[in-house]
Amino acid sequence: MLTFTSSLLALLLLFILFAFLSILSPRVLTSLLDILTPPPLRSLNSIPTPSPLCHITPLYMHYIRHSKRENATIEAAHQKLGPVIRLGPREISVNCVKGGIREVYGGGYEKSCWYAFFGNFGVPNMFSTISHKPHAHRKRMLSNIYSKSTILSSAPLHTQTSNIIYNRFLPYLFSTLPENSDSGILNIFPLLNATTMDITTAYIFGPSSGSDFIRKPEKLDRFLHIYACRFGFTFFPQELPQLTEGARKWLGVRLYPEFVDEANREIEAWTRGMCQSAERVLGEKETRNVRVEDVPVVYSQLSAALEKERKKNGDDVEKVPDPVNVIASELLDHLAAGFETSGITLTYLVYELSRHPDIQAKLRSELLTLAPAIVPSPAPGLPDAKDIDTLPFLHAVIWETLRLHSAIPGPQPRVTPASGCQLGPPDSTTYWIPGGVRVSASAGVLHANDEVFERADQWRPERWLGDVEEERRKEMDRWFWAFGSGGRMCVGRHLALYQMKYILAAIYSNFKTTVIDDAGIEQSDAYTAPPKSDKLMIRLECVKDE
Ligand code: HEM
Ligand SMILES: *[C@@H]1O[C@H](CO)[C@@H](O)[C@H](O)[C@H]1NC(C)=O
Ligand SMILES: CC(=O)N[C@H]1CO[C@H](CO)[C@@H](O)[C@@H]1O
Repeated sequence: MLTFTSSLLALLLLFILFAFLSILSPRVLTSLLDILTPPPLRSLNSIPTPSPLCHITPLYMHYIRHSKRENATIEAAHQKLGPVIRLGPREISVNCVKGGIREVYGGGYEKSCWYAFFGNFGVPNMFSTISHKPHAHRKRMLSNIYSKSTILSSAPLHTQTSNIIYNRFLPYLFSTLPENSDSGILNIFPLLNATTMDITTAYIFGPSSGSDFIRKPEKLDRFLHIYACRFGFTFFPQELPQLTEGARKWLGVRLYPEFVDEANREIEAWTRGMCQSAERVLGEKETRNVRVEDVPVVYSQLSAALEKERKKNGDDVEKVPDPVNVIASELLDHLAAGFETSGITLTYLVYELSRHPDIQAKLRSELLTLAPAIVPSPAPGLPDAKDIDTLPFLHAVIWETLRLHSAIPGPQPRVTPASGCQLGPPDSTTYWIPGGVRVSASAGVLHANDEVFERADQWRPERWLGDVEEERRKEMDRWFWAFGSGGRMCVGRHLALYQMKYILAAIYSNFKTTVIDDAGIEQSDAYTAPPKSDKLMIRLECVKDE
């Protein structure tokens, strides 16, 4: 007992000494740490930190993350301290291309265990897979279905999107106008959530199995409620999974509320339902003609690839998780990744366009060159995907919104390779980093660089257009990171751009928008960062034939 108390006392004293030293002189602390730490870790001690405590304990960042100030803290620290900062004894953040994202993400450093949290049904998926090999294996099954050429030429996707735009999205917008009036007010955020979900799930599961959230607002509300009620409780299971599990198992203490697990089960059950329905449609395909737009594109590709693999490996059912759960875990991740990020980006697009009437007018005149125009008509159709994809102004407006309001603005953690590595811009200070150190970069911080993006805090689509110098443009491209980079870059980015372009074109071919209420439009401090207020009130006004 005595030894326990005295060692506790000694620890406490040591901690006070460190705390004292760190306040008094970070430099003394650094040299002391250098003496105390083994050589491979010493270099870490010379990296600047937002707090001297970062040198000796992960608790500082735990505290910051728990109080939802992670993005803001990392951004401020890079602005003050430069492109490499230390966040914990075994954690750093980088904010540069050479010696930064190029090495870490382009070089294929493996994901940190932090991502394991994103598995569903207790089964990993492509996004949550940590190591290189199983990830590459799964990616081979899926990347073709999301490639640019597939997305831009997919007949099912084109028809599905057309049906959703003309039969659900535009009728909804027109229905918000009071009778005999050509202007109305609405909160557009839920509609954008609903539309991205309807399009994404139509492509994944087929339109008859996917969601119908635009026309069924009570279903949308229920889904958004269970989806969002989990936000704010990710800290313990994600940052301290062993502690969370241990506390539950050994002490019977829950570190996050029970309803989070219940919400997860409800979302999983809903996904399972869409999988079963897609499976049924595929089964019918054997016996009757299923229209091309009714095919569950992603579902059928993935289930065929997994089936082929099972045949190859023999039916070693004991070892593998239930195949039904493998598919559902994968597709639940896609639908979540697909609707959430695109919904957020579209909300900021409408926000910025509503505040910039001149840019909105330019966009509209570009959209009106599309043939056919995306306006209600007796024989509605969408212009070709390649035509809309190559509209320069539409592209610039979206790109600039992805830059200034990245839906995933904060850190994307990876781990340095076992053999260690050198990080930091080559023309400035570089550091030798030992293996197994958590390292991340953040889109929000990369995109705030004034030297690369002139007047970076302003929304200026023109920076991506016309007579930008070749060199500057290339530099901006290197620093643009809304979809990440390297082998774990967003696999759904072409689908995201595809749906965002059609949705935006549908709005601005028919309406003018202005902001009515944007209180709380700032992004929350989270991995996926929606507006804090969950709303964007706008005025819609029909565009008169001019
Ligand atoms: C504006 C829309 C989108 C943005 C900004 C976005 C952003 C990102 C980012 C930054 C990553 C890397 C995250 C990390 O490593 O921490 C990522 C990965 C991923 N995204 Fe997206 N995404 C978008 C839309 C979509 C869509 C529509 C899908 C639909 C399938 C999708 C599916 C995925 C998947 C499966 C991954 C994991 C890829 C892998 O690990 O290989 N995303 N996304
Ligand atoms: C839209 O979806 C996001 C999740 O991406 C959620 O945080 C938000 O609450 C939803 N917005 C509305 C208005 O329902
Ligand atoms: C880099 C980054 O994402 N920074 C944002 C983190 O979140 C805060 C809001 O709490 C924003 O103000 C930062 O811009």
